[in-house]
Amino acid sequence: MADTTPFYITTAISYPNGKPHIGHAYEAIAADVIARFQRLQGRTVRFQTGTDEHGLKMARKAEEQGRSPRELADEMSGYFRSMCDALNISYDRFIRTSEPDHHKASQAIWQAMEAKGDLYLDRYEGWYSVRDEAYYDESELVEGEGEAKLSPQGTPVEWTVEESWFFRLSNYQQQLLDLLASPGFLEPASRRNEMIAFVEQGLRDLSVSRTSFDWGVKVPGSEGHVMYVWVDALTNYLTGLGYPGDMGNFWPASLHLIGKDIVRFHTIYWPAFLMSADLPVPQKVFGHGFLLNRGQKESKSLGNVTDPVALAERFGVDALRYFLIREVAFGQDGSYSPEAIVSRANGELGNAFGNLAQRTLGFIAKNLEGNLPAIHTHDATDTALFEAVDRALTQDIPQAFDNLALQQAVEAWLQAVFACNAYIDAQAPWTLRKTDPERMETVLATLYICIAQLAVAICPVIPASSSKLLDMMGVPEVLRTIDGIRSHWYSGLAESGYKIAAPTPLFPRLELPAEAD
Ligand code: ME8
Repeated sequence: MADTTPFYITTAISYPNGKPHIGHAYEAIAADVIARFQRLQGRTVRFQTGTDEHGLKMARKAEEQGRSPRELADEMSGYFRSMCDALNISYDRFIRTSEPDHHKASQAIWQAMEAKGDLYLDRYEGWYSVRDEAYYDESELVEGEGEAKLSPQGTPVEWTVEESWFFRLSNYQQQLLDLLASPGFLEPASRRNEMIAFVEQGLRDLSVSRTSFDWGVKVPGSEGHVMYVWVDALTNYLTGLGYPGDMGNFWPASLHLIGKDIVRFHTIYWPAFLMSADLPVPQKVFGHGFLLNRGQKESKSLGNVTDPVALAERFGVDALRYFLIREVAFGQDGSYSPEAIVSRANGELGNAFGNLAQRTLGFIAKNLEGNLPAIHTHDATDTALFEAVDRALTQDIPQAFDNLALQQAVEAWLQAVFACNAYIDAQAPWTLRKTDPERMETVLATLYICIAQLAVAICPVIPASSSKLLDMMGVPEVLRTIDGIRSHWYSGLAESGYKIAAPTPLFPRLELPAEAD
């Protein structure tokens, strides 16, 4: 039986202290692929992304620029939203943590934690990294140049002393260990040991409010305190569902998709806040790897920061989406370069899949006046091809997507594309046209059906190209699901008198501009 339970997926919400970078695009695309795949399977999906606008990092950046944090957030959040729109990200809500419903939700979870007796007022004295918006224990710090102390992420830390509310994180040690040990909660499993070790060395209570600045959600009933930015940031996942009102049936979240640097916040702090507020914890947190530019971290000082929207404009949205999912083993770090994008796009999308469609549809348009060929009798080679494509469509691809093995899903698809190419070469419809026109028709019809199925199977990754192809082929929207495209739609379409026009190329050949070194 197909799983029809609701599926709630979220990305991290990004700090809008600058414009989006390729890592933000990567996370949004990966989440979108998963969301679209779940919809394809027939599940009701809710997908949330957005911007994380409070905290010292935002306040300081705004100050540097001589404007208010709100102005900075308004401008930069707009870039994140347009990046999502440009990359065809099918979010249901783009949340901004400066929105009133989010302040309300954050105050409600605060009050629930307070009612539990998990919050108390004290004084924080310790290290804080503004870049990570994180507190660090002295023992975690590493030596930087000179006398400088750095966070384990290599960011500067500053000594901080202020009155603060504390959350009794220490109360949740055992429950968190049990959660981290439960299979499937934190993936990839390789990230689990680090978190378990962190909890095992003993959890200290967490400072959850700040008094030295006011850009944040006000702590209810505590003049001068704003919430520690991660308390409100994590709560965004509830806000979007209507918390503290009825959240429907989307909570607990099916998947929080985040990068490897913020696993601690999502698998230790967040579940503890939820346990304290008597809310269920998310089903899964997946910490993906980092994307590197030719193996190097992007940074302003190296001058290698890439604007993802410009990249999509240069190579095409679907080529970029396909490349990122195909190239990187999901969960590990990956690297990109213009040459690598061009090579995958031309080789796999253009030559393997695009040409298959072009040859088949073009042949029908030209030689059959666009009339869909009739199926006469299928032979064993046709059946073998149908079976290979069906296995990819119903087993290999969905299983890989379900396991978040996104790269493997694309590989399984590509194998099925190769099988179609081997079939067309072996059957040679251009020869059959003279020797056996009936067989030619059957071969073309077989390919037509398989190509439509392959278009549906890959639509989570290249949604626009997939729709364009299915539109050209006259496949109605209602059939564009795994079940729909396996039904016997072909003869109906052929008999309806549908005519195919000469196809326009799906994946224009990409060239590397001379300036790409
Ligand atoms: O961490 N490659 O925001 P953020 C891949 N506001 N992913 C990357 C990356 C890279 N090079 N660089 C960053 C925050 N990311 C918080 C999140 S959630 C309640 C609050 C990922 O803008 C990063 O791991 O620094 C995170 O998942 C996301 O981009 C946003 O990062």
